[in-house]
Amino acid sequence: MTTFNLIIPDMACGACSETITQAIKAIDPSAEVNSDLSSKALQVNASVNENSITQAIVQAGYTVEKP
Ligand SMILES: [Cu+2]
Repeated sequence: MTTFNLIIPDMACGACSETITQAIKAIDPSAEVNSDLSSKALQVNASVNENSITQAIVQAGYTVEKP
């Protein structure tokens, strides 16, 4: 498992973070996702690479930035 720190600028509410969490869990069911809406920060603990995580988030309709 590797920890990735990402910024999701358009993650505005709990539904957004839930959508993003489910998109990540779809590619890695064992992933742990923590989000902080106030800072738009997403911390992902996963066994897939960062590119796969970014792609899953983009396909869910969100943009991804590096912290
Ligand atoms: Cu939302």
